[in-house]
Amino acid sequence: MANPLYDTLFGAHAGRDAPFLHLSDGSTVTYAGFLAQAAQIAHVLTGLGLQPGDRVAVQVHKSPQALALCAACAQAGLVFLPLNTAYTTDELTYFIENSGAALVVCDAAKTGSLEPVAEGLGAKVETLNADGTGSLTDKAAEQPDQFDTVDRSEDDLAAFLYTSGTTGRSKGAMLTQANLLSNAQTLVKEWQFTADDVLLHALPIFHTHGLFVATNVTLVAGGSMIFMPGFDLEQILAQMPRATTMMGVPTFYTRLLDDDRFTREAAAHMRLFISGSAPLLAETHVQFEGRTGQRILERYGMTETNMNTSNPYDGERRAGTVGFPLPGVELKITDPDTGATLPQGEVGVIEVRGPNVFKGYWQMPEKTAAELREDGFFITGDLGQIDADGYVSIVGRGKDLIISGGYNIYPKEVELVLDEQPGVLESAVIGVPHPDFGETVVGVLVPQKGQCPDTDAIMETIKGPLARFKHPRRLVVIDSLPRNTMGKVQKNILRDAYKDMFAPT
Ligand code: MCA
Ligand code: AMP
Repeated sequence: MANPLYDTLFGAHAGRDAPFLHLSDGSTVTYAGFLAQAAQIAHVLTGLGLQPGDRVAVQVHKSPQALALCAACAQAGLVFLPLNTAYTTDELTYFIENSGAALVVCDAAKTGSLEPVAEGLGAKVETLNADGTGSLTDKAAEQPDQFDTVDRSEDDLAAFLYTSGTTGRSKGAMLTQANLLSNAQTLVKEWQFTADDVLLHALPIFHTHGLFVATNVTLVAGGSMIFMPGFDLEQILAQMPRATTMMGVPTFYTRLLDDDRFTREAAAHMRLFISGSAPLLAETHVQFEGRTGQRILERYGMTETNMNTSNPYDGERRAGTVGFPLPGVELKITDPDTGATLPQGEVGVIEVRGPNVFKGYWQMPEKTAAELREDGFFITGDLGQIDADGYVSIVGRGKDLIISGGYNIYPKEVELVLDEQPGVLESAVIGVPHPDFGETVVGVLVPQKGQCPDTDAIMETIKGPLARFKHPRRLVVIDSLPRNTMGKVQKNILRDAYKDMFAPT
């Protein structure tokens, strides 16, 4: 028996003295050192009584130890459930309850609010702080640095990633070992990663992009990462001469281009810049090439599917497109009403099928059935088109979704909170263009008769239920929402009315 995910990503590096992580303080974590710590943590996890298949909910800052916890979960056959550090206790309560997590790992600063919640739901709590200290690593330090890897098959669950939905309730996307492995192996080949690559890693590790794309690709290739706590322009510019590759959301690239120090020379050591998670404006692509002489490689993915398409490594990286379906991934454009495949060139819903596509939403069979067809095609909700050369473009979204700086915000979730506020009759939440985040959130409120909602008080109140990145950057009050003859709110009219709200002056 074996454990394909652990064996391929981690076990393959047993005893290797080569660097895995280069840290901000100048120190290096070798593969061997990393695996030893992961094994120690795996002992702690099993010592707590966790059984294969149990969920481990993790809301911690980015650190080598956080990544070792992920490896430990793989080694002990546990399901890793990473959570955005911005989530509030209200939001976390839902995730812990819905997933039935057996263990919650959080920053010590959060235990005051999380411990009662976790205990009430039957979950244990351990701490892991940004600097790597905490009860988890304290206990791990006492443990042996070898652990007998738990047998798992490719079809076993490896991770849950929560993704919101149009109804406002988050869904746990169940990802198997095979989903993660197949995608990482494909991407290594497509993007020609080798053990010599040094990846500038400034993304968070609680989402697919930073965790499964950036990290797993590096692990499969056996390369190393300059592992930064977050996106810090000064640090990126300082470290770029040591790196060969970077993965980022479009905001990374617009921020770099806003700085005159980012020049052709500054990027000269880099062989590849990859962008995803949100649309990269064609003008950013063009400006980037003008400045550096290099073309950004844009790709397209989703939490439920990992990566689906990519522009070619060799060959034309076409601005405004997300390239071709990856090897092993089938992609078709369908009619949103009938599901029939549309002729080449027409705009419709993007559907994908392949080893990368998730197993379904945790304990939500109806939602799974609504989005994952019986024949294996997943209905992405993105609107796309394939050109005569086979390049896929994303031309819009069939789903009501805002992507701000690479974070997804489902308007319904914010509207449900705004609708409850004093003096508010109803609300509509829309995304409008933003120079830094690509899109940002605007809340449009309709007052109850004779009322005048206190927008400052509302902004204060929503701090409880909603993570900061979901907060509207502005609230506007209008008499009534535009509706079509069916009574549906015409968000396109609102988006048009407020499209210049954040335009640079
Ligand atoms: C931070 N803030 C945000 C965002 N990030 N608000 C809206 N949208 C955001 N993305 C808040 C902060 O809390 C702060 O609030 C204020 O905005 C200004 O923060 P700032 O310092 O400018 O932000 P930052 O810390 O520099 O972060 C910006 C960022 C970051 C670097 C773009 O958001 C980021 O790393 N995004 C990447 C997200 C990602 O990895 N997505 C991949 C999802 P205040 O002023 O109140 O303090 S995976 C995915 O989508 C699929 C699978 C795929 O294809 O990859
Ligand atoms: P998530 O739910 O966080 O996995 O976000 C997935 C969504 O991000 C997709 O359904 C797309 O709408 C969007 N997305 C990811 N990559 C791209 C891209 N390169 N261009 C446009 N949208 C993208």
